[in-house]
Amino acid sequence: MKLFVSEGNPQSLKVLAALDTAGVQCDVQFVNHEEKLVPFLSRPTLPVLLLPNGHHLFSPNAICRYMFEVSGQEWHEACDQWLEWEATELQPALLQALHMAVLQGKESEATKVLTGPLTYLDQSLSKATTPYLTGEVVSVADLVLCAALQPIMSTPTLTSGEHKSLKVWFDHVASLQSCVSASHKVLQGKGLQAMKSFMQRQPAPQSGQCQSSMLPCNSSSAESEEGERAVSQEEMEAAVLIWNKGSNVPSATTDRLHPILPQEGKRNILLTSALPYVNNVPHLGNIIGCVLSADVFSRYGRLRGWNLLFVCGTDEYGTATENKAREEGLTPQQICDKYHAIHASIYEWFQIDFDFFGRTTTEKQTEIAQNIFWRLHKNDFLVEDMVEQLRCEKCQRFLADRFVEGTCPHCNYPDARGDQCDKCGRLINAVELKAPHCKVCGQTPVIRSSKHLFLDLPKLEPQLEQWLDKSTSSGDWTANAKQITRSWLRDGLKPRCITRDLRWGTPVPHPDFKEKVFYVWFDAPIGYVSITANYTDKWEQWWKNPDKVELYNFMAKDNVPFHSVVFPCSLLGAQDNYTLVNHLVATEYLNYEDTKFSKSRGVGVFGDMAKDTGIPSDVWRFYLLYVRPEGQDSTFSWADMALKNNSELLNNLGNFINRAGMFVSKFFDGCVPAMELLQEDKKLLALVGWELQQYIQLMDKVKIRDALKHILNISRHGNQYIQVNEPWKKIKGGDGERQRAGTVTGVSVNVACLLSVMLLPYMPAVSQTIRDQLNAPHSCVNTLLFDKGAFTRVLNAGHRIGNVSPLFQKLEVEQIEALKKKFGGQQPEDEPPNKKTPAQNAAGHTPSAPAMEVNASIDPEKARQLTHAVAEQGEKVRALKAQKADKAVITAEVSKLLELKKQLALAEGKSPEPAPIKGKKK
Ligand code: B3M
Ligand code: ZN
Repeated sequence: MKLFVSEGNPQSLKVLAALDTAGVQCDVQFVNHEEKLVPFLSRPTLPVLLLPNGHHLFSPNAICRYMFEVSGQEWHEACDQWLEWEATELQPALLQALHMAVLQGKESEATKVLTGPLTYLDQSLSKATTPYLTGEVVSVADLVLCAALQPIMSTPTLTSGEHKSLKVWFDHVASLQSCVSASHKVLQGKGLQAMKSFMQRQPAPQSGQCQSSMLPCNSSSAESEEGERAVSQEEMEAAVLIWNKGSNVPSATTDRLHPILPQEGKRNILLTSALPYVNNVPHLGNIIGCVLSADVFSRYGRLRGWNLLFVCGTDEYGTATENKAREEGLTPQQICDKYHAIHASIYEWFQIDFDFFGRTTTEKQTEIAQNIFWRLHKNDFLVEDMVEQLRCEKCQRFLADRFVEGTCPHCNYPDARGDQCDKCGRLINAVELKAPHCKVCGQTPVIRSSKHLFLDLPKLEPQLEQWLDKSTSSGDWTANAKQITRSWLRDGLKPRCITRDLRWGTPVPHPDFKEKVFYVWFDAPIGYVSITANYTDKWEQWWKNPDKVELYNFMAKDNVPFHSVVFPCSLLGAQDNYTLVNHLVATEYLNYEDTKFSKSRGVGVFGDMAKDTGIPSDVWRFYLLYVRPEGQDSTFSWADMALKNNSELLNNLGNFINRAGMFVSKFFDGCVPAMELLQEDKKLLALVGWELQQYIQLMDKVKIRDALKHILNISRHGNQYIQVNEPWKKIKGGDGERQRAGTVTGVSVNVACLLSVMLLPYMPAVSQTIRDQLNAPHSCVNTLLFDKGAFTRVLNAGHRIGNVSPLFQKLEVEQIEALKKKFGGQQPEDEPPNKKTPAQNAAGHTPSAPAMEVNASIDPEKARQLTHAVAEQGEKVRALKAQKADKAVITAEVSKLLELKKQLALAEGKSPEPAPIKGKKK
């Protein structure tokens, strides 16, 4: 049995206390908050108890109850009732209070939130005839409640003197050795402050109740499950103060002057997106994984006033290019030129706003890569060794890793690649493959030896570890990036070959290795440096300036080890004061419908095709970002894209912005009316301000997908506000009523303006259109600079707006069906069941995750996840039907359900034929 807990996590307190009291044998491990331990849960959850049978318990109270049960302690029925009360009544209030106290510094507010549950507990205790909650001895209920209250009760400013019985009971239980020791381990004597990093990662708490009986609990979109947040008087007053400061938004120019160089006193950010392989047309998964994510973050960073340089370019060397050249009858250079232009035009269409989009086949690349090489050589971090290599006599060449396949020497997976096994994830030396065969001609290759150079990773390991400790703890590394890196280190580093017997690459300058080139993964990351050097000859100000520059690397997860281990080792070994990555942001994989993107099977949408769909670039961006594989794999689905377009963009966001603008045009002659704020309006200001803060906090942490939800929340609030206040009716009333209509319109149009700014990173064209329609001052894009980002009035009374027109178009079912058909998504019938085509991911090679082929054999883990997903989706559909929701919405959700069922059938090894929908004849 193993218990996983994390520091500063209040739920860890109770499980540790329970474990100690129960005296059960169990390992305890402290892990990071973002550690994903339960494979089928979509979010990291802690604490987690791993049971001897391999199952997980991840509800804190269930863990406590389990510990008491296995220890054979006495059980009282009342315990369950208290545990239930703790989970359903106390916890939500505690979370909200802790959120206020720890993150917002609002202690008096926090105390108020807790009054109800604490009074209830106090009264129950005062009536009790026993010293403990359920009897004469300490029970699991005492421990759970006491541990839950620990952070609050030990903070004097949060406890009122009123709850006498509660105080007596708490002091008693909290002084038990098990509680003291748990608190020591989790809070480390730091009190509430110990919980800060944990709280920052929690979804913002919802009050769970409707504050106003006039507001419906469920907002307009089928997606929203959130109730209304409680807004306090103080919050409203603060929001009004900021609102009134509106005219102070800085009007600084935001035009970029090239070359962008680090500046004294600024946050200097160097941002890279993994360099896409030149020989492929990138698909949607590639685009969201690297360039689009990096683009959103860099646009956001510029809004925040950071001094930021965003570089990328095509990765052009390697065998794949040589092969493509052979295929197309061109020289490798011609292939690079041709495809570099294709990449550039795709990214232009997707509005990726690079500061510089370069390439790796340049003089600078040779110069810098060779310089790093010689420094590694001089510093004695290179070793020579004879290498046995596979050579295909029929093709007359050495086989690069990706051109040989065979059986994995570790797990016997029959389709392992030359460098890595997709099943067990282990790295493989191609010559170790069992039954190897050339991927081009199928012939069995022969082994030949030649002398190669290796980067001495074991020798660099101590330096690497030291740097990693610092970087991963101070920077924002995604959980997968940390975990992949850790597992590489755990297996121990081995020297890594950096030379290859190929022609198309950066030449190795050493006279003994004249015929060789650098291995692409040694060479390619140096591309970041050389591309910057092609952008500005002052490139060293970015790349040899680790104290003043923060480096962000964006990539898909299969690129992680090269960016967290290999490349940093090259740079550390060069001993030239290089800037190393501070924030490593890796996405999971995006699947296409129920399968993977595959060029060879013609499945999926590739960058050059997106524009032919007639769907605007901004809508593509929106949907890809909405399903960004952030923390877990996700799926591109046509039906879902239509649903999100029609519900979120059209009905929610677009509808709100359009209404706000139309009211100004129609009712106030295009001039923003005067605004006299009432309670209702102030509350909206506070709600919007709060969502904006969430957006900023999440974006700062590169939670791009999560932050987008807060933009949509704002327009939901806006729609409700308009719905409740009915300006279209009030405008026909008397003076007072007309003034109300004016205020509501003026506030709404300002919310629309704020939305245009928050949307800018995601949908730059729509953002511009909104600002044009509102005739918004250019300075409004500085909103995020003002007061660390606050919702303030930028469109004042009297401001004349422009012409308002709808922002989005409905995606019709037929249109979507036609697109889906065109781009595939089903496994073609003629595919032999075991012949796997290389799936494409960001790396252009197969993903290193366990196989996710549609026709792969039975996959119990996936089946378990899918069973869960099917159940959840089933619930959703039932709920929608019960609510008599829009038919289109239901249809879309039903088709999602059917797809999930189909996937489940496949994972269970059954026929994928979906069962006919009940009541419908086929
Ligand atoms: N071209 C692999 C990829 O596109 C590789 C990245 C290089 S980043 C330096 O996933
Ligand atoms: Zn394997």
